[in-house]
Amino acid sequence: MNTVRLTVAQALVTYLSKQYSVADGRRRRLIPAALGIFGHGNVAGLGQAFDQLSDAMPFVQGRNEQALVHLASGFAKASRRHATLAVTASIGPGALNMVTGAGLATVNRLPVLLLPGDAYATRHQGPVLQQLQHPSEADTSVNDAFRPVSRFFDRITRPEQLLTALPAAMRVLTDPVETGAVVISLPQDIQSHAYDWPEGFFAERDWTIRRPAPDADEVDAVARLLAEAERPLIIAGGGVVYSGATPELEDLASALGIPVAETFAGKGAVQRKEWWQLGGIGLEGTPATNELARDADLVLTVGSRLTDFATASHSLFQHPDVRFASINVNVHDADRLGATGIVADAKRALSALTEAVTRHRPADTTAWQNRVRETAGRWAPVRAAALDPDVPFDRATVAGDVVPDTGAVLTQGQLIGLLQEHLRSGDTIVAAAGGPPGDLQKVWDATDGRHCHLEFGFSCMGYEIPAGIGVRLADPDRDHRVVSFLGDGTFLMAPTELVTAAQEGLPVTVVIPENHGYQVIHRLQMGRSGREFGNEFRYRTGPLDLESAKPARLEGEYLRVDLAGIATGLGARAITATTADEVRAALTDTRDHDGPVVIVVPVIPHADLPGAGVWWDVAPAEVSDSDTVARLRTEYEQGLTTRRWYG
Ligand SMILES: Cc1ncc(C[n+]2csc(CCOP(=O)(O)OP(=O)(O)O)c2C)c(N)n1
Ligand SMILES: [Mg+2]
Repeated sequence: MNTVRLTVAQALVTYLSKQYSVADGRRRRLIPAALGIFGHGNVAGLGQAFDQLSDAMPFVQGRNEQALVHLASGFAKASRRHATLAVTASIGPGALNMVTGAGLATVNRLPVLLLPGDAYATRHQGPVLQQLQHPSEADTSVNDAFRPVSRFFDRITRPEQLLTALPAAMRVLTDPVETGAVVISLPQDIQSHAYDWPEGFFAERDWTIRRPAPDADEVDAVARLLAEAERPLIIAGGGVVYSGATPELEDLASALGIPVAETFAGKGAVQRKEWWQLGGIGLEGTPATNELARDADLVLTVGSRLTDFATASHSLFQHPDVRFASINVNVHDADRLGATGIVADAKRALSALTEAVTRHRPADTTAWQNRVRETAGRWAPVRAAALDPDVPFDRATVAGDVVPDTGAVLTQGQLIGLLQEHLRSGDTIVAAAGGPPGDLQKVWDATDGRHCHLEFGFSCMGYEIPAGIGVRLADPDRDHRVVSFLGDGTFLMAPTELVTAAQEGLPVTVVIPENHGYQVIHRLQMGRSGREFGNEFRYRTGPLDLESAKPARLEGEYLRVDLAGIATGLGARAITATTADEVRAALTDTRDHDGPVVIVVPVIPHADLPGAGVWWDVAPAEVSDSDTVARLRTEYEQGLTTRRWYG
């Protein structure tokens, strides 16, 4: 056997540079680049290897390890899971910074490859700087924290373990059922060890993204349910997008006249603008979609996990005999709500289903179709008015809360209206936490390629800017603009990857609706405890005296924070735009800017879009010193009676 002598780190990087994914006839590099921050736990091993092999594996330096994992997730999502990036970190804090990113990737079923350093395998020189000394489990390191948030974890304590660990890791990354965070933990001494690797280990290898075929009996069972249904509804999830099943979904919906609702991950699953295209469902869905969902007698879910946001904590579907059917590549998801499932790839299952329903005589759904048109027709003008910057905001619509005068003239809805006006086919808007993802889910029109990239599996503050960079790397076409839409709280938590965008000359636009607080949580708080506490960004009414019997509270003026100043300092071109015309001009003037742009838009706090009209299981305190809490608790308990068990 011919062998090649390389260090563990050099072998790892060489191997990664030879892996390809094959999907829909396209062969591409599975891991075309690596990201990272070095410390003593990876600089001498992986750092040396990335330097030596930088032609085969470009390396991007970042600012925060968590953000780099988000960048990889954003890249993977925009690449429909056909490619991802590797991220390396040093041991201890650098490694642990990646754990949140791993959780996000795994919850959202997005492939990312994480390469944290680890404490010495040889042990005797330890404890190394930043090593955890577990009192009773001597082989535990901080990297064991990755185990519950990753889909594959291995620690390489001998070089030859790579020979089996890496193919297993690639299999998980490219498997639509298993995929998520994959962690190869690399003790710092082992990274630099040399070994004689079989030459064949470094041959190019293809990983076909599998499309499991549907079982004919399962297809027929769902076809029968569809044919019998008088009020069918389809819920499209992320699986439709990843599978590229949009045309097949549209064919089924238009052939049978079935309305299609979308989850956060499924936003944009329908690209045609038709009467049966409903948009968002559930907690941040449209009131029209939810009204229809309440009366559906058959719900066919395609490629969704059905979180509590989609089902309104199991209170949304109220038809007494509602039945569920599903298409999902993952059997656990296919079984949700006791559904009759087709465990298969969405694209293949949908086309088989469209074919199979023709063998059944369908029920008459004319009345339901008319109802869909009428209900959606009532929502359309409400949506349009909420997005129109020329329709003045009516303060009376804000129930039980004050609308402070901050000098802002636009609502967040109107700002979304202006973004909708500006973004065109091929552009992407990214959101993950705070008010932005819910508002986009409710009103964004993602048809005709106006991509809406919503991370709502983890809804992680800090995803948006690095993910925008990831989308940019996945779609380098400079005619397409990538816009990350995030709150002021989120920007303050994690603005730093703007530096990376500036360093790499990557055009991304960050739009910040400045509303002076964690306002989406303030809204929830008003509905569950009736009083602001710790969510708005306000100065303390006096000095923070920890000895005082009645300490001053966070109830003073709004904080003065210069968001545009922060952005400028991090290397972005920054603009504050207050009026509709200023926002329009800012978007147009910066559209071709070859680097990061930050547009700060003051928006009226507490001025929300129309509600979705559904219940959510977030329990107010059962006992308290407040009549308001008692009243909200009673309302909550009334909501509890609407929750159902479906199976
Ligand atoms: C990392 C992280 N921490 C906390 C939360 C809980 N959380 C969800 S939204 C939110 C407020 C976000 O504030 P901002 O970005 O200003 O958006 P707004 O709510 O004002 O629209 C918080 C704290 C979260 N989703 N992610
Ligand atoms: Mg905010």
